[in-house]
Amino acid sequence: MIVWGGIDAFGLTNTGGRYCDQHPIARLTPSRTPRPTPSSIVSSVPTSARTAPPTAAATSTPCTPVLLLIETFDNVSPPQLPPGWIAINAIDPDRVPWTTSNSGGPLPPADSPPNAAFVNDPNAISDKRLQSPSIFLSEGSEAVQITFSNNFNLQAGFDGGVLEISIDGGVTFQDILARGTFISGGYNGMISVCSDNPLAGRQAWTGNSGDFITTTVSLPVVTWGPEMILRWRMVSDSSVFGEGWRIDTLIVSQCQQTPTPTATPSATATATVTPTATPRLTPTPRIAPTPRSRPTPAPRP
Ligand SMILES: [Ca+2]
Ligand SMILES: [Ca+2]
Repeated sequence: MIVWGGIDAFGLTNTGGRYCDQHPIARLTPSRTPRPTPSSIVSSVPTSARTAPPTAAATSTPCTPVLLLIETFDNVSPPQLPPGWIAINAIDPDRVPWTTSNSGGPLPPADSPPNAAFVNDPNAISDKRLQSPSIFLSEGSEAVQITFSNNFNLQAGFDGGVLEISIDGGVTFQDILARGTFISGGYNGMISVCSDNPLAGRQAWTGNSGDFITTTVSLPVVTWGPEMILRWRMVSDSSVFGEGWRIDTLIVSQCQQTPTPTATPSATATATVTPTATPRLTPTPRIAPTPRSRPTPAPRP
């Protein structure tokens, strides 16, 4: 479909009056997947008792998921962020950063009640970033899995959210797809190359997810260490606002190889030694005693 400025039949808008083909971003359909872990369970279980879901480590190799980070954003009072979390507006038109939130759209406000992390989608160019604490790996090179609940209503095709990763302590970031793949709930569209969104041309979450969906990322080959940082980044163009973006119930786990039990050689049954039959000595035939010859008595005179 061709758009020349203004708002088209889908409510999409061209921001600069440029001649754009909007076909690639029309009618976005968010991928919906069942949530693997009921939020009520995750939020009500003491941290010490929580374990990663059994599907956590996406690998064909049998392993035990080791929990690296779980964050439900529920142990703070909105708008405060949990310790270690940082909100930065790299482009800041409204001084509204990521916060925790327990009300408002996009509904529902949280996956694990009461809070989720939330950022608005203004009708101005913005670049709003939410950065996780350093996440320390437990194993050198085993697969990592990231799962979170994801509820977005961002102007389709013009505003969007991406997940990025840093493996150098937060100095540089790259899109999560540079190191991993989505197992579920991945990017559902592209930011229009015709927009003045700083992420124009990049794949992103955009449009309306309608509810929380579960996004799961697998990082199958971990070549770095000892830590990584994740960053959720909402970037908007210069016009038309959206409700915003909520993320919740984050679980990061790593595959820990289950040692293949070394086959303990079954104790070789000690062969019962069949006693070698000791040959019975053939009894030496008793030699019949040679009858003593009795001296012939001398004839008596
Ligand atoms: Ca929560
Ligand atoms: Ca917009």
